[in-house]
Amino acid sequence: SSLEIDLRQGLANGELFAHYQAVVDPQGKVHGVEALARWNHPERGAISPVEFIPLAEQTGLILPLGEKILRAACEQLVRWAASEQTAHLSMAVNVSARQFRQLDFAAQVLQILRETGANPRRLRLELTESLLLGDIEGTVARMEELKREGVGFALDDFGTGYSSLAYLKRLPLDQLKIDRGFVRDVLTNPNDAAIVRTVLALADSLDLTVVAEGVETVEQLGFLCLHGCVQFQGYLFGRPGPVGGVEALLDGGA
Ligand code: G
Ligand code: G
Ligand code: MN
Ligand code: NA
Repeated sequence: SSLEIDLRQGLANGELFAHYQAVVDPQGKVHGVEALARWNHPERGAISPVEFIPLAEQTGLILPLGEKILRAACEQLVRWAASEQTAHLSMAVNVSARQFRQLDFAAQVLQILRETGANPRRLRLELTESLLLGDIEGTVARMEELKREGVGFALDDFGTGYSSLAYLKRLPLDQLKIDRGFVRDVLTNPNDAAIVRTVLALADSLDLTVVAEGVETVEQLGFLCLHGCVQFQGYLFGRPGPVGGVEALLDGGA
C-alpha cells in the first residue's frame, strides 16, 4: 500500500519518534513513563498508532520501528540517570508479537542496553496476552534471559485476553496493566468494577504491581485507590507528549 511505502520512508527520514506518558502514584508523584510511538507524516500530519502499528506488524516494519523506539527510550534513561531528580524513573516499552518471536529478541534488547549504557533495572517491556499464547517454554526462557539482567515485564491490556490463572503464574511477570476499557466505566458498570477489583486482588496474591490505565477522572482514581491500586496512567495526570511534559510533573505532583 502507499501508506506502507510512506512508513518505510518515514522510518528512514526520522518521521517516527517516541512520546512519553507519566505513570504516577496517588499523590501524582511520577514513578516512570511509557514510551509510545508517534508518526508525524510530512503531508498528512500525525497518524495514529492505531493505524500504523498494525501496518508495521503486517509488513515487518515493526522490527526497525521497535528497535528505534527501544533505543530512544534507553537513551532517555541514560539522560535521566545523570540527575538525582530523575535517576529513579522507569521506562516501559511496548513489544509486538512479531518482535518478541524473533529468536534473537533478548540478545537484541541486551545489545541496545549495552550500546546506550541504560540500566536494565529501569526498563520494563510490555507484552500482551495474545503474544504470550503458544510456546510457553520458549516464552519463559526468553523472558528469563532478560530478567537475569534486570529487565522487568508487564502484561499490557490485562483482562482483554484469555490467560488462565495457571498460565499467568508460570510467567515471570512484574506487573499487570489494567486495560483502560475497564477503567472507563468502572463507576457505572458493575461488571467492570468487579473485574478491576479482581485484577487488583489477583495481582496482590501473585505479588505483581498494577498500573491502572486510562484514568481520566478523580472519581475513577478514587475507586481505584479504594481497592488498593497505587499506580496510574491517564489523561488525568498527563497525555503522552515530549519528555519535557513529564519532567514538568516532577517538581510538583498533583
Ligand atoms: O499511543 P496510543 O495510546 O494511541 O497507542 C495505540 C496503540 O499502539 C496501543 O495499543 C499501544 O500499545 C500501541 N503502541 C504504541 N507505541 C508502540 C510501540 O512502540 N510498539 C508497539 N508494539 N506498540 C505500540
Ligand atoms: O495498549 P497500550 O496500553 O500500550 O496503549 C496505551 C494507549 O492509551 C495510548 O494510545 C495512549 O495514548 C492511550 N491513553 C493513555 N491515557 C489515556 C486516557 O486517559 N484515556 C484514553 N482514552 N486513552 C489513553
Ligand atoms: Mn502499553
Ligand atoms: Na494497555
